[in-house]
Amino acid sequence: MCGVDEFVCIKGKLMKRIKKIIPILSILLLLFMVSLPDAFFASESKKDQLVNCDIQNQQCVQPILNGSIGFDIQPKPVKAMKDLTFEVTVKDINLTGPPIIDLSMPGMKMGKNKVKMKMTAKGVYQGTGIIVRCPSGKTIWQATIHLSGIGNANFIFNVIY
Ligand SMILES: [Cu+2]
Repeated sequence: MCGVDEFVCIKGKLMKRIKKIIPILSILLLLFMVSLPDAFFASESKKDQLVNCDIQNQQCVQPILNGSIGFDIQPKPVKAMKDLTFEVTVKDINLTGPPIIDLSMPGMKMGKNKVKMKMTAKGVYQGTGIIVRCPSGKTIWQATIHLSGIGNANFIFNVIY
């Protein structure tokens, strides 16, 4: 109960409450800081799960319709800021025109980066382009391949900076 000087009394009670809360707050803050790196790594490994193409070691192949689409980049290792040759190979699919490759990063706006392809053999298309270095330091890139008259195929892979 507060006595004569209401204001001083309430102020004192308030200070006591704040002093009680401070240790709890610091424990919460500590827990938050401890859990931060975990959350960070969790989101990183989630992004790694997106990777569906081991471009550093081999051509990547995905089934599409009743056939398949192959995607490759040369030379290897595949590095950013280097002239690269992109190759798309289709098997048992008829395209109405050469494919177009859109280079992007999952969950990031990186500006337009398209690779125009030309047919170099039956079902084989090639084009040249550059993968830029992301300012964030992240190395996971995505090639969206637009297959005219059919749809899109996505290849997600790691690039070396
Ligand atoms: Cu980026």
